[in-house]
Amino acid sequence: MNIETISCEPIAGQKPGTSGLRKKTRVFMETGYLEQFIQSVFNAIGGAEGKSFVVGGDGRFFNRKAIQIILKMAAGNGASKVIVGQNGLLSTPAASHLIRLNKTDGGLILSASHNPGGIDEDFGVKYNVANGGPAPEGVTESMYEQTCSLRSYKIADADVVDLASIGESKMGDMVIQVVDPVADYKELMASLFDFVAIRNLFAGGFSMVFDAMHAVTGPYAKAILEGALGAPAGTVIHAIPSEDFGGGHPDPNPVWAKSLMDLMMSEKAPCLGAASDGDGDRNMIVGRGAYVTPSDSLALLAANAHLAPAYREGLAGIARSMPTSAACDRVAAGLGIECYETPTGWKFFGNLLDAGKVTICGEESAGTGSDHVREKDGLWAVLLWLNILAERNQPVKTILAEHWAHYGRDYYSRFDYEAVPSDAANALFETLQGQLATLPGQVFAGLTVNKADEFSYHDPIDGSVSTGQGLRVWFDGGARVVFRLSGTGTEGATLRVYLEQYVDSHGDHALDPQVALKPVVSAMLTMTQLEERLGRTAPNVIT
Ligand code: VG1
Ligand code: CO
Repeated sequence: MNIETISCEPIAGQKPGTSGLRKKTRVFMETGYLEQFIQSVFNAIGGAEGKSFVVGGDGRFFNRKAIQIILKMAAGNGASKVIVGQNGLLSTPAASHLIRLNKTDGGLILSASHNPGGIDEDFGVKYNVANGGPAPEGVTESMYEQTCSLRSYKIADADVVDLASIGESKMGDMVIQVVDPVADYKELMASLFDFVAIRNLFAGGFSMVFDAMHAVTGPYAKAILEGALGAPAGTVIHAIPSEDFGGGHPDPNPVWAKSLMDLMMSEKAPCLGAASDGDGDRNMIVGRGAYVTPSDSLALLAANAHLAPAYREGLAGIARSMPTSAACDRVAAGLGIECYETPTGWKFFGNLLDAGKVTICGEESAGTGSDHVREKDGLWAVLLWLNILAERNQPVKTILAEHWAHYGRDYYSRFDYEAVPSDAANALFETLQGQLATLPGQVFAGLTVNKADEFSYHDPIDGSVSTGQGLRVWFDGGARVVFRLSGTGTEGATLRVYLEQYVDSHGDHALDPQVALKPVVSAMLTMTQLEERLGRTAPNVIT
């Protein structure tokens, strides 16, 4: 087999963000763009020689072509083996599991997650390390350094690989193993949950709609919910992954999964509604007439996890990303276990999970997961909910109400100001950064600031420090506002504003969150002059 070494000039801007490198698909399709990033990944991990990898993606436009390129580059760089999902498909959690199960050196996941797909939309590449989790910051930094000085890449001159048939083949000396994307993952889920109890739940007439949003979870949800668990055919909707996610936005939240939300708030609502994102790591949970915010879902799962076989012994600890609400902190306090606060992005949970400090982790952005893999896992969260519902035999709405009656409610909402000019977003952010020290004691729209800071994370396991992880402002009366600039967008800047108001166990838990948060929103707008500075009168997306 002939291996070519292609000379190149470094490409600017190949800096991985919160979750890998994301760009417009057409950018990834430019000559050498993907190749140079992949070569930089290989260089950053000390070369691919003799190493094994898992490769797969969420099926979006360019997925299969990208995989063919990656296979030729892995062979060109001397890799020993690549495990690929059939037809190039692997959900992010399934890829994480395959890395761990097969003890590969790492994996490449092709996805821009919840961003839309298609030739004019987004594409992305993420590298996961041997524990199955996203590359930690040190590794992503050295990938970026490599991209800045890359002068050549290696690629094998080989034929297109048949990804449709399961089985083994060779490209030169490199073994290519095409695997069923679902089988091992399904087995893992069956080992964690009481499938008999969930089967009985469905057999007893429990109804559910799972919206796979035309993305990668479709085949997984079909095989597990309708197959192994006996849910009626048609429970999983939009189950066939399409290259542009049916023209939609595969982000499981009340805005982008609106038809599911409408159904769940109607007379015809089934007992449970759920959805997942492009690459299958996010989830949305909604009961009949009761949307469960991701922060509440994390808290509820933590409080009830012992009802599922894998977590019967209890949890070692809980971790949440900083902007996630404090609902799970209250559960941790109740259970007498530690709650860790990490920066946004799943890569920060890896060390805590590896060290056995935490069992369950979550983010306000619809990500929940546990130590079974090293990624957030959409279907896992849905199955844990089903296991809990099978044991508790109560509607979601009642479970939520009982939870709040015990712990109090953390009203929560996120405002996203998308695609704003980077200059305006940065200026607003920097101004606020400069004001942090003088904010305490000041009153905005009737609310008094009692603390303000910029979040830095000191990893308790490896001692690394990550600075600049978001601005936090607390107000008297249990309110908090967090500001972050998104690290997954592909156009301009996206400012995320996270709003939270705690109401204790005796308070009113039945308010519309936007009503409960009105005073905090007013204080935030007055404090930042956000509308004038960004030229926006409202956020693009409210979740
Ligand atoms: C967003 C979310 C973050 C999540 C990340 C990747 O990042 O806020 O919580 O980990 O997406 O999720 P950012 O930097 O845009 O806020 V996924 O489902 O894209 O892998
Ligand atoms: Co995702």
